[in-house]
Amino acid sequence: MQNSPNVKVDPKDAKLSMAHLYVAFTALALGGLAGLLQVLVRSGKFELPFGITYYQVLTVHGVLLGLILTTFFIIGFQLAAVSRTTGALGNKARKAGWIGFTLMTIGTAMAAAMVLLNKATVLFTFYAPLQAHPIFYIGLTLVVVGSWISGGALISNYVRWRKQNPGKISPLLTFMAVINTVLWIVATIGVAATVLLQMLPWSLGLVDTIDVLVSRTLFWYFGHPLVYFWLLPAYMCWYVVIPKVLGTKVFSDSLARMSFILFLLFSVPVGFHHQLLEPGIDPAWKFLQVILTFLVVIPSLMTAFSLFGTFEMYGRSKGAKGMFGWIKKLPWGDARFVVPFIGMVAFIPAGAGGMVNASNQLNQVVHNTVWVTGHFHLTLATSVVLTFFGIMYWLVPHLTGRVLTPQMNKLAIIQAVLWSIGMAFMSGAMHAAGLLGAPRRSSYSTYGESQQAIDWIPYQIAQAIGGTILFIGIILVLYIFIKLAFFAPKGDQEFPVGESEENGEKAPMVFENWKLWLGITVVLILFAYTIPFIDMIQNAPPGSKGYKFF
Ligand code: HAS
Ligand code: CU
Repeated sequence: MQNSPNVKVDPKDAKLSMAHLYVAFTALALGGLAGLLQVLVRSGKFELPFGITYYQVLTVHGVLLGLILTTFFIIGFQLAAVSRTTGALGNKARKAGWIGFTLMTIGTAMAAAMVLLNKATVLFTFYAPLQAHPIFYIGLTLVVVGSWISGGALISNYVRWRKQNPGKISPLLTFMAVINTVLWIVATIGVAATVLLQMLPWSLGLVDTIDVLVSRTLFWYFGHPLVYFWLLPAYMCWYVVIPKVLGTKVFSDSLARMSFILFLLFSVPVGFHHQLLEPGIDPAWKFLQVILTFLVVIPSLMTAFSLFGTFEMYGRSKGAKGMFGWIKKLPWGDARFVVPFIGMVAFIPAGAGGMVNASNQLNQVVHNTVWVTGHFHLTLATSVVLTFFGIMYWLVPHLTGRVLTPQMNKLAIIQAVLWSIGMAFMSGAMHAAGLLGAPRRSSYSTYGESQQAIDWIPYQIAQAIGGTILFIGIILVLYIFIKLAFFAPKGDQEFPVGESEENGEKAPMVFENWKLWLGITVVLILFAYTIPFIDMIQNAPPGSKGYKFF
Protein backbone atom coordinates (compact mmCIF):
# COMPACT_ATOMS: atom_id res chain seq x y z
CA MET A 1 0.00 0.00 0.00
CA GLN A 2 1.43 3.34 -1.02
CA ASN A 3 0.53 5.30 2.09
CA SER A 4 1.59 2.95 4.85
CA PRO A 5 4.76 3.80 6.75
CA ASN A 6 7.78 2.54 4.89
CA VAL A 7 10.67 0.78 6.45
CA LYS A 8 12.61 2.31 3.63
CA VAL A 9 12.21 5.78 2.20
CA ASP A 10 10.58 5.51 -1.23
CA PRO A 11 13.35 5.59 -3.90
CA LYS A 12 11.84 8.62 -5.65
CA ASP A 13 11.71 10.54 -2.38
CA ALA A 14 15.24 9.36 -1.65
CA LYS A 15 16.44 11.11 -4.82
CA LEU A 16 14.73 14.34 -3.77
CA SER A 17 16.22 14.15 -0.32
CA MET A 18 19.71 13.40 -1.68
CA ALA A 19 19.51 16.38 -4.05
CA HIS A 20 19.15 18.60 -0.96
CA LEU A 21 22.08 16.91 0.73
CA TYR A 22 24.38 17.45 -2.27
CA VAL A 23 23.79 21.19 -2.10
CA ALA A 24 24.14 21.16 1.70
CA PHE A 25 27.52 19.44 1.63
CA THR A 26 28.79 21.63 -1.22
CA ALA A 27 27.92 24.60 0.98
CA LEU A 28 29.83 22.95 3.83
CA ALA A 29 32.93 22.62 1.65
CA LEU A 30 32.95 26.24 0.47
CA GLY A 31 31.74 27.75 3.74
CA GLY A 32 34.27 25.71 5.70
CA LEU A 33 37.11 26.97 3.51
CA ALA A 34 35.96 30.53 4.16
CA GLY A 35 35.99 29.77 7.90
CA LEU A 36 39.59 28.61 7.70
CA LEU A 37 40.60 31.80 5.91
CA GLN A 38 38.91 33.85 8.62
CA VAL A 39 40.68 32.36 11.60
CA LEU A 40 43.96 32.76 9.70
CA VAL A 41 43.25 36.44 9.04
CA ARG A 42 42.20 36.93 12.65
CA SER A 43 45.52 35.51 13.81
CA GLY A 44 47.07 38.65 12.30
CA LYS A 45 49.65 36.54 10.44
CA PHE A 46 47.93 36.10 7.12
CA GLU A 47 46.51 38.41 4.48
CA LEU A 48 43.86 37.55 1.92
CA PRO A 49 45.08 37.56 -1.70
CA PHE A 50 43.51 39.24 -4.77
CA GLY A 51 41.96 42.13 -2.84
CA ILE A 52 39.39 39.82 -1.19
CA THR A 53 38.15 41.43 2.01
CA TYR A 54 37.64 39.89 5.44
CA TYR A 55 33.96 40.81 5.40
CA GLN A 56 33.44 39.16 2.06
CA VAL A 57 34.84 35.89 3.38
CA LEU A 58 32.81 36.28 6.57
CA THR A 59 29.67 36.69 4.46
CA VAL A 60 30.46 33.57 2.41
CA HIS A 61 30.99 31.65 5.65
CA GLY A 62 27.86 32.86 7.43
CA VAL A 63 25.50 32.64 4.47
CA LEU A 64 26.68 29.24 3.22
CA LEU A 65 26.91 27.53 6.61
CA GLY A 66 24.27 29.39 8.62
CA LEU A 67 21.62 29.69 5.92
CA ILE A 68 22.30 27.29 3.04
CA LEU A 69 23.81 24.17 4.64
CA THR A 70 21.18 24.22 7.36
CA THR A 71 18.10 24.90 5.23
CA PHE A 72 18.98 22.33 2.57
CA PHE A 73 20.00 19.67 5.09
CA ILE A 74 16.89 20.20 7.19
CA ILE A 75 14.43 20.11 4.29
CA GLY A 76 16.16 17.05 2.82
CA PHE A 77 16.11 15.24 6.16
CA GLN A 78 12.53 16.20 7.00
CA LEU A 79 11.21 15.09 3.61
CA ALA A 80 12.91 11.72 4.12
CA ALA A 81 11.59 11.48 7.68
CA VAL A 82 8.01 12.15 6.57
CA SER A 83 8.25 9.72 3.66
CA ARG A 84 9.63 7.10 6.06
CA THR A 85 6.94 7.51 8.71
CA THR A 86 3.76 8.46 6.82
CA GLY A 87 4.43 6.85 3.44
CA ALA A 88 5.78 7.96 0.07
CA LEU A 89 4.98 11.50 -1.07
CA GLY A 90 2.13 11.74 -3.55
CA ASN A 91 3.16 12.62 -7.12
CA LYS A 92 1.99 16.21 -6.79
CA ALA A 93 3.78 16.68 -3.49
CA ARG A 94 6.98 15.22 -4.89
CA LYS A 95 6.77 17.54 -7.87
CA ALA A 96 6.29 20.45 -5.48
CA GLY A 97 9.34 19.23 -3.58
CA TRP A 98 11.40 19.36 -6.78
CA ILE A 99 10.06 22.81 -7.70
CA GLY A 100 10.94 24.02 -4.19
CA PHE A 101 14.40 22.51 -4.47
CA THR A 102 15.01 24.08 -7.89
CA LEU A 103 13.92 27.55 -6.74
CA MET A 104 16.08 27.27 -3.64
CA THR A 105 19.10 26.19 -5.65
CA ILE A 106 18.70 28.97 -8.24
CA GLY A 107 18.26 31.47 -5.40
CA THR A 108 21.37 30.16 -3.66
CA ALA A 109 23.41 30.46 -6.87
CA MET A 110 22.21 34.06 -7.37
CA ALA A 111 23.00 35.12 -3.81
CA ALA A 112 26.34 33.27 -3.79
CA ALA A 113 27.40 34.85 -7.09
CA MET A 114 26.77 38.34 -5.71
CA VAL A 115 28.70 37.58 -2.52
CA LEU A 116 31.64 36.18 -4.49
CA LEU A 117 31.64 39.29 -6.70
CA ASN A 118 31.84 41.43 -3.55
CA LYS A 119 28.46 42.96 -4.40
CA ALA A 120 26.77 41.59 -1.29
CA THR A 121 29.27 41.88 1.53
CA VAL A 122 26.54 42.26 4.13
CA LEU A 123 27.14 39.29 6.50
CA PHE A 124 24.54 36.62 7.17
CA THR A 125 22.32 39.09 9.02
CA PHE A 126 22.35 41.55 6.06
CA TYR A 127 21.55 44.46 8.37
CA ALA A 128 20.74 47.80 6.76
CA PRO A 129 22.44 50.20 6.15
CA LEU A 130 24.76 47.60 4.64
CA GLN A 131 23.38 47.25 1.17
CA ALA A 132 23.63 44.39 -1.31
CA HIS A 133 22.99 44.10 -5.03
CA PRO A 134 19.27 43.47 -5.75
CA ILE A 135 20.12 40.03 -7.15
CA PHE A 136 21.28 38.99 -3.66
CA TYR A 137 17.89 39.87 -2.17
CA ILE A 138 16.00 38.23 -5.04
CA GLY A 139 18.12 35.12 -4.52
CA LEU A 140 17.29 35.01 -0.82
CA THR A 141 13.63 35.47 -1.64
CA LEU A 142 13.73 32.50 -4.01
CA VAL A 143 15.31 30.37 -1.27
CA VAL A 144 12.48 31.30 1.09
CA VAL A 145 9.71 30.85 -1.48
CA GLY A 146 11.20 27.51 -2.55
CA SER A 147 11.28 26.36 1.06
CA TRP A 148 7.60 27.27 1.45
CA ILE A 149 6.71 25.10 -1.55
CA SER A 150 8.69 22.15 -0.15
CA GLY A 151 7.10 22.84 3.22
CA GLY A 152 3.67 22.62 1.57
CA ALA A 153 4.64 19.22 0.10
CA LEU A 154 5.66 17.96 3.52
CA ILE A 155 2.52 19.23 5.23
CA SER A 156 0.30 17.76 2.52
CA ASN A 157 1.64 14.28 3.32
CA TYR A 158 0.71 14.80 6.95
CA VAL A 159 -2.78 16.02 6.00
CA ARG A 160 -3.28 12.97 3.78
CA TRP A 161 -2.23 10.68 6.63
CA ARG A 162 -4.63 12.37 9.05
CA LYS A 163 -7.50 11.93 6.58
CA GLN A 164 -6.72 8.27 6.14
CA ASN A 165 -6.28 7.63 9.86
CA PRO A 166 -9.07 9.58 11.54
CA GLY A 167 -8.82 9.82 15.32
CA LYS A 168 -5.26 8.48 15.38
CA ILE A 169 -2.24 10.36 16.67
CA SER A 170 0.27 10.96 13.88
CA PRO A 171 3.73 9.38 13.79
CA LEU A 172 6.00 11.32 16.13
CA LEU A 173 8.72 12.08 13.60
CA THR A 174 6.22 13.44 11.08
CA PHE A 175 4.54 15.53 13.77
CA MET A 176 7.90 17.03 14.69
CA ALA A 177 8.77 17.79 11.06
CA VAL A 178 5.40 19.48 10.60
CA ILE A 179 5.91 21.66 13.70
CA ASN A 180 9.32 22.70 12.43
CA THR A 181 7.91 23.49 8.99
CA VAL A 182 5.11 25.61 10.47
CA LEU A 183 7.66 27.36 12.69
CA TRP A 184 9.74 28.11 9.61
CA ILE A 185 6.79 29.45 7.62
CA VAL A 186 5.66 31.73 10.46
CA ALA A 187 9.22 32.97 10.99
CA THR A 188 10.16 33.58 7.37
CA ILE A 189 7.22 35.95 6.94
CA GLY A 190 9.34 38.47 8.89
CA VAL A 191 12.42 38.17 6.71
CA ALA A 192 10.34 38.10 3.53
CA ALA A 193 8.68 41.34 4.66
CA THR A 194 11.92 43.22 5.28
CA VAL A 195 13.58 41.91 2.11
CA LEU A 196 10.64 42.52 -0.22
CA LEU A 197 9.16 45.69 1.27
CA GLN A 198 12.29 47.44 2.49
CA MET A 199 15.61 46.14 1.22
CA LEU A 200 14.79 45.31 -2.39
CA PRO A 201 13.06 48.64 -3.23
CA TRP A 202 15.93 50.48 -1.51
CA SER A 203 18.60 48.47 -3.29
CA LEU A 204 16.83 48.97 -6.65
CA GLY A 205 16.86 52.71 -5.98
CA LEU A 206 13.06 52.97 -5.95
CA VAL A 207 13.25 54.59 -2.51
CA ASP A 208 16.25 56.31 -1.03
CA THR A 209 15.71 55.61 2.65
CA ILE A 210 15.22 52.59 4.83
CA ASP A 211 13.95 52.35 8.39
CA VAL A 212 16.82 50.52 10.03
CA LEU A 213 15.07 49.74 13.30
CA VAL A 214 12.04 48.25 11.57
CA SER A 215 14.25 46.14 9.32
CA ARG A 216 16.34 44.86 12.23
CA THR A 217 13.20 44.04 14.18
CA LEU A 218 11.69 42.13 11.25
CA PHE A 219 15.00 40.34 10.84
CA TRP A 220 15.08 39.19 14.49
CA TYR A 221 11.40 38.25 14.39
CA PHE A 222 12.80 35.70 11.94
CA GLY A 223 16.33 35.31 13.34
CA HIS A 224 15.49 33.76 16.66
CA PRO A 225 13.02 31.12 15.45
CA LEU A 226 15.61 30.45 12.77
CA VAL A 227 17.94 29.07 15.45
CA TYR A 228 15.19 26.72 16.64
CA PHE A 229 14.48 25.70 13.07
CA TRP A 230 18.11 24.52 13.13
CA LEU A 231 17.80 22.93 16.56
CA LEU A 232 14.55 20.98 16.19
CA PRO A 233 15.85 18.46 13.59
CA ALA A 234 18.68 17.71 16.04
CA TYR A 235 16.02 17.18 18.72
CA MET A 236 14.16 14.84 16.33
CA CYS A 237 17.29 12.72 16.26
CA TRP A 238 17.79 12.93 20.04
CA TYR A 239 14.15 12.07 20.88
CA VAL A 240 13.33 9.52 18.18
CA VAL A 241 16.43 8.16 16.43
CA ILE A 242 18.78 7.70 19.40
CA PRO A 243 16.40 5.43 21.38
CA LYS A 244 16.14 3.12 18.37
CA VAL A 245 19.92 3.07 17.92
CA LEU A 246 20.17 2.10 21.59
CA GLY A 247 17.47 -0.54 21.14
CA THR A 248 15.19 1.09 23.70
CA LYS A 249 11.86 2.93 23.52
CA VAL A 250 11.08 6.63 23.14
CA PHE A 251 11.06 8.01 26.70
CA SER A 252 7.72 9.79 26.39
CA ASP A 253 5.87 10.50 23.18
CA SER A 254 3.68 13.13 24.88
CA LEU A 255 6.59 14.96 26.46
CA ALA A 256 8.35 15.15 23.10
CA ARG A 257 5.25 16.55 21.37
CA MET A 258 4.66 19.01 24.18
CA SER A 259 8.20 20.33 23.98
CA PHE A 260 7.90 20.83 20.20
CA ILE A 261 4.64 22.71 20.66
CA LEU A 262 6.25 24.97 23.25
CA PHE A 263 8.93 25.76 20.67
CA LEU A 264 6.25 26.76 18.19
CA LEU A 265 4.54 29.01 20.73
CA PHE A 266 7.55 30.73 22.25
CA SER A 267 10.15 30.83 19.47
CA VAL A 268 8.90 33.87 17.63
CA PRO A 269 7.91 36.52 20.21
CA VAL A 270 11.46 36.73 21.59
CA GLY A 271 13.48 38.50 18.86
CA PHE A 272 14.15 41.53 21.08
CA HIS A 273 16.72 39.53 23.04
CA HIS A 274 18.99 40.24 20.06
CA GLN A 275 18.15 43.94 20.29
CA LEU A 276 18.49 44.60 24.01
CA LEU A 277 21.01 47.34 23.37
CA GLU A 278 19.03 49.04 20.63
CA PRO A 279 17.47 52.38 21.38
CA GLY A 280 13.95 52.92 20.10
CA ILE A 281 12.36 49.89 21.77
CA ASP A 282 10.61 50.48 25.07
CA PRO A 283 12.35 48.58 27.92
CA ALA A 284 8.98 47.21 29.06
CA TRP A 285 8.63 45.28 25.78
CA LYS A 286 12.22 44.12 25.97
CA PHE A 287 11.45 42.87 29.48
CA LEU A 288 8.42 40.94 28.23
CA GLN A 289 10.44 39.29 25.48
CA VAL A 290 13.22 38.38 27.92
CA ILE A 291 10.61 36.60 30.04
CA LEU A 292 9.33 34.77 26.98
CA THR A 293 12.94 33.84 26.17
CA PHE A 294 13.27 32.14 29.53
CA LEU A 295 10.01 30.32 28.82
CA VAL A 296 11.47 28.92 25.61
CA VAL A 297 14.33 27.46 27.65
CA ILE A 298 11.81 25.11 29.29
CA PRO A 299 11.34 22.76 26.32
CA SER A 300 15.12 22.36 26.17
CA LEU A 301 15.19 21.47 29.85
CA MET A 302 12.40 18.96 29.17
CA THR A 303 14.55 17.53 26.39
CA ALA A 304 17.55 17.19 28.70
CA PHE A 305 15.33 15.47 31.28
CA SER A 306 13.95 13.07 28.71
CA LEU A 307 17.42 12.23 27.37
CA PHE A 308 18.83 11.52 30.82
CA GLY A 309 15.75 9.35 31.36
CA THR A 310 16.38 7.42 28.14
CA PHE A 311 20.05 6.83 28.93
CA GLU A 312 19.37 5.80 32.47
CA MET A 313 16.59 3.37 31.49
CA TYR A 314 18.82 1.89 28.83
CA GLY A 315 21.77 1.60 31.24
CA ARG A 316 19.68 -0.03 33.97
CA SER A 317 18.32 -2.55 31.48
CA LYS A 318 21.94 -3.50 30.82
CA GLY A 319 22.63 -3.89 34.52
CA ALA A 320 24.18 -0.48 35.24
CA LYS A 321 24.45 0.49 38.90
CA GLY A 322 24.95 3.78 40.73
CA MET A 323 24.23 7.35 39.69
CA PHE A 324 26.29 7.43 36.49
CA GLY A 325 26.87 3.70 35.91
CA TRP A 326 24.78 3.95 32.71
CA ILE A 327 27.50 5.99 31.02
CA LYS A 328 29.71 2.91 30.76
CA LYS A 329 26.97 0.90 29.09
CA LEU A 330 26.35 3.28 26.21
CA PRO A 331 27.45 2.06 22.74
CA TRP A 332 30.69 3.99 22.46
CA GLY A 333 31.67 2.29 19.20
CA ASP A 334 28.57 3.34 17.23
CA ALA A 335 28.91 6.64 15.36
CA ARG A 336 25.13 6.95 15.00
CA PHE A 337 25.07 7.36 18.78
CA VAL A 338 28.46 8.87 19.67
CA VAL A 339 28.42 11.76 17.20
CA PRO A 340 25.03 13.22 18.26
CA PHE A 341 25.89 12.45 21.89
CA ILE A 342 28.90 14.76 21.72
CA GLY A 343 26.48 17.33 20.34
CA MET A 344 24.24 16.89 23.40
CA VAL A 345 27.12 17.26 25.82
CA ALA A 346 28.18 20.48 24.08
CA PHE A 347 24.63 21.75 24.39
CA ILE A 348 24.91 21.93 28.18
CA PRO A 349 27.49 24.79 28.24
CA ALA A 350 26.03 26.16 24.99
CA GLY A 351 22.58 26.49 26.56
CA ALA A 352 24.03 28.01 29.72
CA GLY A 353 25.75 30.60 27.52
CA GLY A 354 22.41 31.31 25.86
CA MET A 355 20.87 32.09 29.22
CA VAL A 356 23.73 34.47 29.95
CA ASN A 357 22.98 36.23 26.66
CA ALA A 358 19.30 36.43 27.45
CA SER A 359 19.80 38.00 30.86
CA ASN A 360 19.48 41.70 30.20
CA GLN A 361 22.30 42.86 32.49
CA LEU A 362 24.76 40.18 31.36
CA ASN A 363 23.88 40.90 27.76
CA GLN A 364 25.40 44.36 28.22
CA VAL A 365 28.74 42.65 28.86
CA VAL A 366 28.70 40.17 25.99
CA HIS A 367 26.66 41.85 23.26
CA ASN A 368 28.61 42.46 20.05
CA THR A 369 31.65 40.73 21.50
CA VAL A 370 33.17 37.58 20.09
CA TRP A 371 31.51 35.73 23.03
CA VAL A 372 28.35 35.66 20.90
CA THR A 373 30.33 34.08 18.05
CA GLY A 374 31.58 31.52 20.57
CA HIS A 375 27.96 30.90 21.64
CA PHE A 376 26.69 30.06 18.20
CA HIS A 377 29.68 27.95 17.36
CA LEU A 378 28.77 25.76 20.32
CA THR A 379 25.03 25.69 19.66
CA LEU A 380 24.82 25.63 15.88
CA ALA A 381 28.29 24.58 14.82
CA THR A 382 28.67 21.85 17.45
CA SER A 383 25.40 20.57 18.95
CA VAL A 384 23.34 20.94 15.80
CA VAL A 385 25.94 20.29 13.13
CA LEU A 386 27.45 17.24 14.84
CA THR A 387 23.95 15.83 15.15
CA PHE A 388 23.39 16.51 11.43
CA PHE A 389 26.63 14.64 10.69
CA GLY A 390 25.43 11.83 12.97
CA ILE A 391 22.19 11.67 10.95
CA MET A 392 24.03 11.83 7.63
CA TYR A 393 26.09 8.73 8.48
CA TRP A 394 23.01 6.49 8.29
CA LEU A 395 20.70 8.66 6.16
CA VAL A 396 22.95 8.87 3.10
CA PRO A 397 23.61 5.11 2.85
CA HIS A 398 19.91 4.48 3.55
CA LEU A 399 18.94 6.75 0.65
CA THR A 400 21.60 5.49 -1.76
CA GLY A 401 21.17 1.79 -0.93
CA ARG A 402 24.58 1.43 0.66
CA VAL A 403 25.91 0.74 4.16
CA LEU A 404 27.98 2.55 6.74
CA THR A 405 31.07 0.32 6.83
CA PRO A 406 32.94 -0.30 10.13
CA GLN A 407 35.83 1.70 8.68
CA MET A 408 33.63 4.75 7.91
CA ASN A 409 31.97 4.36 11.31
CA LYS A 410 35.38 4.62 12.98
CA LEU A 411 36.37 7.59 10.88
CA ALA A 412 33.08 9.28 11.80
CA ILE A 413 33.88 8.93 15.50
CA ILE A 414 37.39 10.29 14.93
CA GLN A 415 35.82 13.19 13.03
CA ALA A 416 33.55 14.04 15.95
CA VAL A 417 36.39 13.85 18.46
CA LEU A 418 38.51 16.15 16.26
CA TRP A 419 35.55 18.49 15.98
CA SER A 420 35.13 18.72 19.72
CA ILE A 421 38.86 19.38 20.25
CA GLY A 422 38.87 22.05 17.52
CA MET A 423 35.74 23.66 18.88
CA ALA A 424 36.99 23.57 22.47
CA PHE A 425 39.94 25.68 21.34
CA MET A 426 38.05 27.97 19.02
CA SER A 427 34.83 28.53 20.89
CA GLY A 428 36.62 28.49 24.26
CA ALA A 429 38.97 31.27 23.12
CA MET A 430 36.05 33.21 21.67
CA HIS A 431 34.10 33.06 24.92
CA ALA A 432 37.14 34.15 26.93
CA ALA A 433 38.17 36.97 24.60
CA GLY A 434 34.55 38.12 24.40
CA LEU A 435 34.39 38.56 28.16
CA LEU A 436 37.44 40.82 27.89
CA GLY A 437 35.67 42.87 25.25
CA ALA A 438 37.03 41.60 21.93
CA PRO A 439 34.53 42.74 19.29
CA ARG A 440 32.75 40.31 16.98
CA ARG A 441 32.35 40.80 13.21
CA SER A 442 35.79 42.31 12.91
CA SER A 443 39.24 41.09 12.05
CA TYR A 444 42.12 41.70 14.39
CA SER A 445 43.57 44.32 12.07
CA THR A 446 40.45 46.45 12.43
CA TYR A 447 40.42 46.45 16.25
CA GLY A 448 40.32 49.96 17.57
CA GLU A 449 42.85 51.55 19.91
CA SER A 450 41.08 50.60 23.11
CA GLN A 451 41.15 46.96 22.04
CA GLN A 452 44.80 47.13 21.08
CA ALA A 453 45.61 47.72 24.75
CA ILE A 454 45.01 44.03 25.46
CA ASP A 455 47.31 41.35 24.09
CA TRP A 456 44.87 39.35 22.00
CA ILE A 457 47.46 37.26 20.20
CA PRO A 458 47.13 34.13 22.41
CA TYR A 459 43.34 34.18 21.92
CA GLN A 460 43.68 34.65 18.18
CA ILE A 461 46.23 31.85 17.93
CA ALA A 462 43.97 29.52 19.92
CA GLN A 463 41.14 30.35 17.52
CA ALA A 464 43.38 29.70 14.53
CA ILE A 465 44.51 26.34 15.93
CA GLY A 466 40.91 25.38 16.65
CA GLY A 467 39.72 26.57 13.25
CA THR A 468 42.44 24.59 11.47
CA ILE A 469 41.49 21.40 13.34
CA LEU A 470 37.86 22.06 12.42
CA PHE A 471 38.81 22.42 8.79
CA ILE A 472 40.49 19.01 8.88
CA GLY A 473 37.22 17.78 10.42
CA ILE A 474 35.30 19.21 7.46
CA ILE A 475 37.57 17.44 4.99
CA LEU A 476 36.97 14.17 6.84
CA VAL A 477 33.20 14.58 6.88
CA LEU A 478 33.16 15.43 3.16
CA TYR A 479 35.26 12.35 2.46
CA ILE A 480 32.79 10.17 4.39
CA PHE A 481 29.82 11.84 2.65
CA ILE A 482 31.24 11.14 -0.82
CA LYS A 483 32.17 7.59 0.15
CA LEU A 484 28.67 6.89 1.50
CA ALA A 485 26.93 8.55 -1.44
CA PHE A 486 28.89 6.87 -4.24
CA PHE A 487 31.35 4.19 -3.19
CA ALA A 488 30.30 2.33 -0.03
CA PRO A 489 29.22 -1.31 -0.51
CA LYS A 490 25.60 -1.85 -1.54
CA GLY A 491 23.25 -2.93 1.21
CA ASP A 492 20.43 -2.00 3.55
CA GLN A 493 21.18 0.69 6.10
CA GLU A 494 18.43 1.18 8.66
CA PHE A 495 16.60 4.52 9.06
CA PRO A 496 16.17 4.20 12.85
CA VAL A 497 12.80 5.33 14.17
CA GLY A 498 12.08 4.75 17.85
CA GLU A 499 8.73 3.54 19.08
CA SER A 500 6.75 4.36 22.18
CA GLU A 501 6.27 1.88 25.00
CA GLU A 502 3.52 -0.50 23.86
CA ASN A 503 1.53 -0.32 27.06
CA GLY A 504 2.50 3.30 27.60
CA GLU A 505 0.05 6.14 27.78
CA LYS A 506 -1.19 7.25 24.35
CA ALA A 507 -0.48 10.85 23.45
CA PRO A 508 -3.69 12.90 23.64
CA MET A 509 -5.26 14.18 20.42
CA VAL A 510 -5.08 17.78 21.62
CA PHE A 511 -1.54 17.83 20.23
CA GLU A 512 -2.99 17.69 16.72
CA ASN A 513 -5.27 20.66 17.33
CA TRP A 514 -3.63 23.11 14.96
CA LYS A 515 -6.28 25.79 15.34
CA LEU A 516 -5.44 25.97 19.02
CA TRP A 517 -1.64 26.03 18.66
CA LEU A 518 -1.56 28.37 15.68
CA GLY A 519 -4.10 30.58 17.44
CA ILE A 520 -1.94 30.91 20.55
CA THR A 521 1.16 31.45 18.39
CA VAL A 522 -0.48 34.35 16.55
CA VAL A 523 -1.83 35.90 19.76
CA LEU A 524 1.60 35.77 21.40
CA ILE A 525 3.26 37.31 18.35
CA LEU A 526 0.69 40.10 18.16
CA PHE A 527 1.01 40.72 21.88
CA ALA A 528 4.81 40.94 21.82
CA TYR A 529 5.20 42.95 18.63
CA THR A 530 2.17 45.13 17.82
CA ILE A 531 2.75 48.07 20.14
CA PRO A 532 6.53 48.15 19.67
CA PHE A 533 6.00 48.23 15.89
CA ILE A 534 3.48 51.05 16.11
CA ASP A 535 5.98 52.93 18.30
CA MET A 536 8.79 52.42 15.82
CA ILE A 537 6.78 53.59 12.85
CA GLN A 538 5.24 56.59 14.62
CA ASN A 539 8.55 57.67 16.08
CA ALA A 540 10.71 57.11 13.02
CA PRO A 541 13.16 59.96 12.46
CA PRO A 542 11.32 63.05 11.24
CA GLY A 543 10.73 63.73 7.58
CA SER A 544 12.29 60.69 6.01
CA LYS A 545 10.42 58.09 8.09
CA GLY A 546 13.77 56.41 8.18
CA TYR A 547 17.44 57.07 7.79
CA LYS A 548 18.79 58.55 4.61
CA PHE A 549 21.99 56.88 3.62
CA PHE A 550 22.89 57.36 0.02
FE1 HAS B 1 21.38 31.77 21.02
C1 HAS B 1 22.59 34.83 19.95
C2 HAS B 1 19.94 33.27 23.71
C3 HAS B 1 20.03 28.74 22.00
C4 HAS B 1 22.16 30.45 17.95
N1 HAS B 1 22.23 32.50 19.28
C5 HAS B 1 22.68 33.77 19.05
C6 HAS B 1 23.22 33.86 17.73
C7 HAS B 1 23.05 32.64 17.14
C8 HAS B 1 22.44 31.78 18.15
C9 HAS B 1 23.41 32.24 15.72
O1 HAS B 1 19.22 36.12 24.59
C10 HAS B 1 23.88 35.10 17.12
C11 HAS B 1 23.04 35.84 16.18
C12 HAS B 1 23.79 37.03 15.64
O2 HAS B 1 24.47 36.87 14.62
O3 HAS B 1 23.74 38.11 16.26
N2 HAS B 1 20.25 31.12 22.60
C13 HAS B 1 19.79 31.90 23.60
C14 HAS B 1 19.04 31.07 24.54
C15 HAS B 1 19.08 29.78 24.06
C16 HAS B 1 19.82 29.84 22.83
C17 HAS B 1 18.35 31.53 25.80
N3 HAS B 1 21.16 29.95 20.16
C18 HAS B 1 20.56 28.85 20.72
C19 HAS B 1 20.57 27.76 19.78
C20 HAS B 1 21.18 28.24 18.64
C21 HAS B 1 21.53 29.62 18.90
C22 HAS B 1 20.01 26.39 20.05
C23 HAS B 1 21.46 27.58 17.33
C24 HAS B 1 21.16 26.38 17.00
N4 HAS B 1 21.32 33.66 21.72
C25 HAS B 1 20.63 34.08 22.81
C26 HAS B 1 20.72 35.55 22.91
C27 HAS B 1 21.47 35.99 21.82
C28 HAS B 1 21.83 34.79 21.10
C29 HAS B 1 20.13 36.42 23.93
C30 HAS B 1 21.83 37.44 21.48
C31 HAS B 1 23.14 37.81 22.01
C32 HAS B 1 23.54 39.21 21.57
O4 HAS B 1 23.67 40.07 22.45
O5 HAS B 1 23.73 39.46 20.38
C33 HAS B 1 18.38 28.59 24.69
O6 HAS B 1 17.51 28.03 23.75
C34 HAS B 1 19.31 27.53 25.22
C35 HAS B 1 18.57 26.44 25.98
C36 HAS B 1 19.41 25.22 26.17
C37 HAS B 1 19.52 24.50 27.28
C38 HAS B 1 20.41 23.27 27.32
C39 HAS B 1 19.63 21.95 27.40
C40 HAS B 1 20.56 20.80 27.25
C41 HAS B 1 20.32 19.66 26.55
C42 HAS B 1 21.41 18.60 26.43
C43 HAS B 1 21.31 17.52 27.45
C44 HAS B 1 22.53 16.66 27.39
C45 HAS B 1 22.57 15.32 27.65
C46 HAS B 1 23.87 14.57 27.58
C47 HAS B 1 21.37 14.55 28.05
C48 HAS B 1 18.79 24.85 28.53
C49 HAS B 1 19.02 19.40 25.88
C50 HAS B 1 24.37 14.43 28.98
C51 HAS B 1 25.53 13.55 29.11
C52 HAS B 1 26.52 13.75 30.01
C53 HAS B 1 27.58 12.73 30.12
C54 HAS B 1 26.60 14.95 30.86
CU1 CU C 1 17.80 34.36 19.86
